[in-house]
Amino acid sequence: MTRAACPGSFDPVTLGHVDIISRTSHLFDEVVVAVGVNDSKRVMFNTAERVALLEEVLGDLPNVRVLTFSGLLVDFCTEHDVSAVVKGLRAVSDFDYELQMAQMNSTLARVDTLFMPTSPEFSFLASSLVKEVARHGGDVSGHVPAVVLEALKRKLAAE
Ligand code: COD
Repeated sequence: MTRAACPGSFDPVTLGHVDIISRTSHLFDEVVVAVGVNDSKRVMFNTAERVALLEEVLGDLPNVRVLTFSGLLVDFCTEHDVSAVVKGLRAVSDFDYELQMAQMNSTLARVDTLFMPTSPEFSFLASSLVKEVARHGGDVSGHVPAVVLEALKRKLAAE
């Protein structure tokens, strides 16, 4: 059985993330979406909220599970018998950092990383940009799933 991990912060999940996870789910028997918990990072959605949104959005992909991890990604991969980490690449600018992490991870635990090019319509999309645009009243309905759009509106109204 082949199992891949799609790690990230997912604060919040965007259509770019969904695209990569969904395409990965067609290539592997199982996909684990690994939500990073980093207490020193300022987030808009707490861990439980990010997991709930991912579970709702990915609910129609039967071979995808959502789990959390803290600490090193390679330890998560070893613990969950993950054979490959799949990362989306938006642009050349992503490559430097992603390559650095991939090589460090393969040194730490022989975990291989596969890079999947983003679909062109999502190449500019990032959770941070979505939050910034939404905070200033811009329309992000074409960039996030409908449940995320509603969650963003509720979160911003409460701020
Ligand atoms: N199109 C395609 N792919 C996308 C898009 C898009 N529009 N947006 C994001 N992605 C992909 C990218 O592959 C990205 O890596 C992934 O989705 C997650 O994106 P984010 O922004 O939600 O998550 P990040 O980049 O903040 O997550 C970083 C990790 C949590 C994966 C990383 O920090 C990590 O592995 N941390 C664990 C600690 C560790 O092991 N450190 C040592 C690393 S060498």
